[in-house]
Amino acid sequence: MVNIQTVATQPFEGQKPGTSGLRKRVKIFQQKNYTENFIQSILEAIPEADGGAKGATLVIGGDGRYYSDEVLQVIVKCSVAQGVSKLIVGRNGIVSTPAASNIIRKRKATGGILLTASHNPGGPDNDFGIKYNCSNGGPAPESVTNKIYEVSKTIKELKLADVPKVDFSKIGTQQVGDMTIEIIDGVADYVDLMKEIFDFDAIKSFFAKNKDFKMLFDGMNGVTGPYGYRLFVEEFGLPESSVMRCTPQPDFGGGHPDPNLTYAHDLVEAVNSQGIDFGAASDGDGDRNMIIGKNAFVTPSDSVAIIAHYAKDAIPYFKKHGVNGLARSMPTSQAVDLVAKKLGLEHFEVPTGWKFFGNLMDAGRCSICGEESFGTGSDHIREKDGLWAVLAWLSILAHVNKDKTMGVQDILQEHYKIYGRNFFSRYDYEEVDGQRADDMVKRLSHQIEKNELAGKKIGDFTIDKADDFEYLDPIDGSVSKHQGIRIIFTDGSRIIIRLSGTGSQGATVRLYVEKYSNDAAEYPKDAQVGLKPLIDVALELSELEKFTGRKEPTVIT
Ligand code: VG1
Ligand code: CO
Repeated sequence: MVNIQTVATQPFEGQKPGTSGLRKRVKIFQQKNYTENFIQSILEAIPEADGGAKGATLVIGGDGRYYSDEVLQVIVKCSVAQGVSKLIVGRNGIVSTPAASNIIRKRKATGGILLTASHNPGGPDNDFGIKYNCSNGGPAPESVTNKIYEVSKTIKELKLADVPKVDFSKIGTQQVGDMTIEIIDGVADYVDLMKEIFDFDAIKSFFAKNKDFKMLFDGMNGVTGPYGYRLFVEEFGLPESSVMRCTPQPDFGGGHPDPNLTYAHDLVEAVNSQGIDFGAASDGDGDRNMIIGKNAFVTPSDSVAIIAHYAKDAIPYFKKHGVNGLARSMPTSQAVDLVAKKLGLEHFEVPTGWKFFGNLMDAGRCSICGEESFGTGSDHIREKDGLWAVLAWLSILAHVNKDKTMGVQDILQEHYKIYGRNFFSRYDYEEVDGQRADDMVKRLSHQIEKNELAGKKIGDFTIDKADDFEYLDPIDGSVSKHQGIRIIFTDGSRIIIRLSGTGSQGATVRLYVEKYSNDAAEYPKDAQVGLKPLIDVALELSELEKFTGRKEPTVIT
């Protein structure tokens, strides 16, 4: 018989899941009962429709970041106490976010808990994160995350099982009280899934025929290292030099595991100096991706459009299931909308965060979707999927190189010739004063309410309409308000300003600009040059410098 202790506790402020789970400094999670409170709140908030915590099967994964070992033990104690039947856990708690989504679906689990703060740095002085996914394998929708928050605000008593420490380092099954713990290799199922989706032989023969074609994958010391190694080195037979930073580390080697031009600088450098044809990187928990080539950077907004364009011809999964609609998050450029129109498909614009794609996918109305924040994916699972995107690009390269020689830059230019180019850039201002950032956004929403922006002329641009983005989910009718200030100009250009929901310190302001061109002379242009006038307009309209005191952004993408 396992003894269940009842321990008095008090609510902690701010246990509100953001864009993707609860992310805070490790030190915050280390406070007595902080993590216990949040895990119990999750278990109590598991939706009735999924069967609740009692008798549940939960998949536990994560990126292996600092403090994961301690939190795994907390999950065991809370789960036994709440009558959970089974935990399926990756060895040492390591399973990438997309792989965990797959396991939840494949094993028909109740849900899953992911221990990750994604692309945020790890280590004792950095971030930890906890996220809940539902039985469809996707991030909990707002109805569930709101419930978690509500429980966390009134929690008074913890129920913790008095059980010995569990060893998560060995594959196999063990029993803790009435609960079974199955420890699995988190890579195997995922590789099998990728084999069902893509034509591995076509990719292998592309590499075999093009011996000079070099690729480099950067695992950024995050969770995708072992996955990338298995795929690129073991499956495709590429040399070891085709992968870098492929051993997961609790602090990501001190780096910022975010695959963009700033933080994946080592990869960019290597691609440039070694004349590599195809470079790719993924983030800490494996759901993001960056694709680069020789003198080429593929914006994530272009990437989802290009994948959608080639999907049915280059990827067996879509040949078989068809493409039933496309979607993007609101700030993502409209490039994918153009593909949808041409292919005669439905397309959707949802708020930032992958949780908003889930309903559309479950209803069979969205096959491929993406976010400008290096997120690309499809309805094979319910999370964005970094390595899936890399394999999609390799499939496209294999496909287009059947009858001509094309690199990444050629694929981009070919796409622009058909659809025109949506120039896009995002400016991030990290760790600015929260109150001032709020004030800046409030000022704009106030102007919108009073209808002061529409018709206004600034430089060469005239504002057509402005709103604070609101989303009506066409499947369940739920409404999500205040999802970002959106200013649309008469020429279709857009400026979007919103505050990040994943930061752990101060506020992060995100400013997004998009400008469409169908003038072929402009296609090869550097995006920053083409977008400069629009960025100036954005800074003027928002009075960003006045509010944040920042002259320059922290990161430009
Ligand atoms: C950011 C991105 C968003 C993404 C989210 C989670 O959110 O903008 O597009 O879905 O991170 O990504 P925010 O609220 O900070 O802008 V991650 O790879 O969990 O995984
Ligand atoms: Co991530």
